[in-house]
Amino acid sequence: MASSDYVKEIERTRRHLRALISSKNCAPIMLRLAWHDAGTYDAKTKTGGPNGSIRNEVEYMHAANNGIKIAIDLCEEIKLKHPKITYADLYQLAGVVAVELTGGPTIDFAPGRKDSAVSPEEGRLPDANGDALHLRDVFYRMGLTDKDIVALSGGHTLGKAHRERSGFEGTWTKEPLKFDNSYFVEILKGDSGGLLKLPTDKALVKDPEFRKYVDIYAKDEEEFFRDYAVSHKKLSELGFVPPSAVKLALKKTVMAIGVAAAVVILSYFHEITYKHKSE
Ligand code: TBV
Repeated sequence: MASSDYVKEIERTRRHLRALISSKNCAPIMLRLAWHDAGTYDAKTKTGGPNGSIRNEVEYMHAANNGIKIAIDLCEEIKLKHPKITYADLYQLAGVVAVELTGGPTIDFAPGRKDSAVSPEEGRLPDANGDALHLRDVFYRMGLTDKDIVALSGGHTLGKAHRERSGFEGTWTKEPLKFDNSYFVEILKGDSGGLLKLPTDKALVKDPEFRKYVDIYAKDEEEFFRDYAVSHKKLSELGFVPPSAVKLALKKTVMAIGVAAAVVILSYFHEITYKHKSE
């Protein structure tokens, strides 16, 4: 995994994703796809997470994934051109490219995720009608923090809610194809702001611990971008240990020792056979 051939193919896939996402203006739903594949992670049982399982009908039919099939089908066009790339890597790469193309921070991408045919049970993604307690329940289960919750919620700077998909309607910001810190500016205005606020968005303003980060991000876009890039990478790698250079070197050493051992063992057997024949 993550051999130099695979890494080159990732770069070609990245370019195709840029072309697709800019021509279809589908950055928001691509970001949503990346999150919904990753956001099922359970750190205790090490199940769910960014493993491509959202492509399974049982999973994309979950109520929380309403409409996500559009993004899955768009990604399938790319998968046909780059069949070596796993769905898990493809969806996470699409999320990273979506943020970058709409003016957001550059997010480091490490390839090598494996696909899973097993889907988690329904109900692991947050419910938009939930409160602060619910958000913590869900994100702590993934191994994420309060800061991650607020930073990642800033992803609602992109896109809109559709009545026929979630029951909610409207955009969170005035420019839903621009990735900036305006989500935080808007939620601080409360209902008088006129734009969409989910109960979970309001919980970020009400809860004192969450509110600290909301205030910081509304004032300082640089800080939001820095924290967002870190939290996005964390979410995109839940349950995944990128095959690093060190581990690759270790693997090669172990393999070399294995080969050496095999030679010794084989020559030993050769010896016995030889002796046996000459007796
Ligand atoms: C759409 C709910 C990124 N998110 C979206 C909808 C709803 C939520 C509307 C779906 C529709 O009707 O089309 C109801 N989003 C949530 C909740 C949280 C949340 C409950 C809790 C923190 N999604 C997501 C995270 C991120 C997204 C953490 C962060 C970037 N979601 C997202 C985008 C869009 C939605 C970009 O929540 C717009 C899609 C996965 C579009 O325009 O089609 C944890 C997870 O953040 C649930």
